[in-house]
Amino acid sequence: DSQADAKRAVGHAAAALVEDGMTLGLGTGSTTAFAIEAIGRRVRDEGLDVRGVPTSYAAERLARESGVPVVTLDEIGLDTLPTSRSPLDLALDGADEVGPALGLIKGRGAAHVREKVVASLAARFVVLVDASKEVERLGTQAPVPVEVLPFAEPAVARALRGLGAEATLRMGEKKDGPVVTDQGLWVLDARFDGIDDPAGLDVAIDGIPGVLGHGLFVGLATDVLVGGGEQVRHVVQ
Ligand code: DER
Repeated sequence: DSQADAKRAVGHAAAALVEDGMTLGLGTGSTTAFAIEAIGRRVRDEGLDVRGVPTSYAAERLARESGVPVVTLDEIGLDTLPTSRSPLDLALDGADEVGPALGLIKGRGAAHVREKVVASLAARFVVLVDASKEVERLGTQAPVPVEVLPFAEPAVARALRGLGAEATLRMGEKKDGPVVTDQGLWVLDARFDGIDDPAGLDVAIDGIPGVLGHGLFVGLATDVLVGGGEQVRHVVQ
């Protein structure tokens, strides 16, 4: 179908950005999956010398299956790298919404906490989307996922309501009860009726006691690759 074709085209365009010797951030989701598979083919066919830090069990398993070498943050030597140097050369990841100034909503796959850590360590953070993810205003089509301590869930839900959201605990589809993240925590999906001040909301949600992280990514993306039909549009911040 055309959406899969758009995601595949974006994934291949992203894989072409990877250079020999790079340390990558490997994102989660169906669009980035195409990029990880394409990078694996370049490793196999060209002997591309890369390694990637995965943002979830899903991304790690796919990278291993695709032949992309996987490393942990420990193994890339953050303890010795000068703090002026970005530990990751390029992070590739998807998004649920791309809004003004490349503001993002991520976390449909509940991987947003590790994704934000990895994105924050990258010299370049390229977001991979099909055109359906582009919005005029953040928060109009996707909720902001908030990873929470189960103990604190009722209190965090209440605080999110205080910020104007409807907060819904994310329940499993093939698991009874709440979705459990790679960290063993729960996810509240906070649906706002549009977000006027993403930067302010970013800080406000992180300030709620019991919140581990949320899917509003402000000021992190440097580029976005948008797939639509046959062509891929490249937008730089
Ligand atoms: O969960 C995530 O953050 C994913 O990156 C998600 O936002 C995009 O997944 P998709 O490429 O399957 O739409």
